[in-house]
Amino acid sequence: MAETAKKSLNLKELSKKPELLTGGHRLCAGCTASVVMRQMLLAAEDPVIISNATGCLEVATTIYPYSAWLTPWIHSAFENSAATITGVESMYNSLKRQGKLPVDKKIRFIALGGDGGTYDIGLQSLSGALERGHNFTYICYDNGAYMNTGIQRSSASPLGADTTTTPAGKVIAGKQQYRKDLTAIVAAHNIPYLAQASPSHWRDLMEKVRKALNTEGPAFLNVIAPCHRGWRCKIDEGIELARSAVETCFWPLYEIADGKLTINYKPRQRKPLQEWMEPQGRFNHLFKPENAAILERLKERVKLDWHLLLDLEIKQKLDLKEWQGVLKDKYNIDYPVEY
Ligand SMILES: Cc1ncc(C[n+]2csc(CCOP(=O)(O)OP(=O)(O)O)c2C)c(N)n1
Ligand SMILES: [Mg+2]
Repeated sequence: MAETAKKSLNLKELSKKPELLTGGHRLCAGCTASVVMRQMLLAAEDPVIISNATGCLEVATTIYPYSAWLTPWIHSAFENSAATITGVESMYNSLKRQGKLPVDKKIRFIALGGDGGTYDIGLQSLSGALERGHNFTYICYDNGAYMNTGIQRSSASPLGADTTTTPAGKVIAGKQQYRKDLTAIVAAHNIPYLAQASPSHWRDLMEKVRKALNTEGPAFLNVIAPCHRGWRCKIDEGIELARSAVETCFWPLYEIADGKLTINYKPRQRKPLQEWMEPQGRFNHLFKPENAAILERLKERVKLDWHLLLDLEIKQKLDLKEWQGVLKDKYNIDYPVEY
């Protein structure tokens, strides 16, 4: 069962908590992955054990012989962060059953991965762990490419993005495929809690972390994490671009708790997608007249996805009969389902 966050988040109280990801790590200045991690760790109410798939976060926070983590933390290979942490969780449960660990102590298990490690190579281990029903939270920080190895495209890179393996030039105009909707794929596993979040909306993110960690069973968070190297924006623009991804509905904030979808933030006026794209060098070429069709495709798709999400939220509030009534009254459509 997904649980609501136990206590409300209070900045004064949070400021007294020790930072469990210490300074001195070697992530780039302005990297938002470390902001996401600090928000995550501050939100955690119980001790955590973390497994981290390789990627920028893993590499730059644990350059041998140092570690910036003040939590138990396991380096995991690229493809199996979820398998690693669910192995730890299983062992923990076994030791408790054998009476070798106290039964009343609560420990939370977290698997971390970038978009490459989660949308692509780690998808099988994530899917298996979710389906087996382990008690853990998977957090994907999505910066939209394989940043650590030199900005190669991943299945999370947006349509049209200029990456080193989809270079925009005379032959192609950046990535040719639309991004994979991983959050929807995770939703299809029918787990008790999942959400999309952004570090720009820190309270929303931290509440979601708390709900995820307090969930009995698997939980998943997909968090947008701008990378100024790969997005080719200014160093200090990361959080503003995370905010603008939400305001343009490229990255809607929503959650699905026990099957119920809630959109946590609806911009009063959806901002034009260009406002998010223009500061990012990876999209420069899409503003040339010859690439107008790709820009249009991306804009249309973001709009469609947002509208589908709104539809879903509305539809689940109505039962089928009410929905049939709406379709008939408003559009004169007969919805072909018999009771
Ligand atoms: C099996 C395997 N293939 C490739 C690599 C090389 N590798 C290490 S990190 C990385 C990119 C990680 O991308 P992502 O998960 O998106 O994290 P980011 O670096 O963007 O934070 C790659 C390809 C590896 N370590 N293991
Ligand atoms: Mg990445």
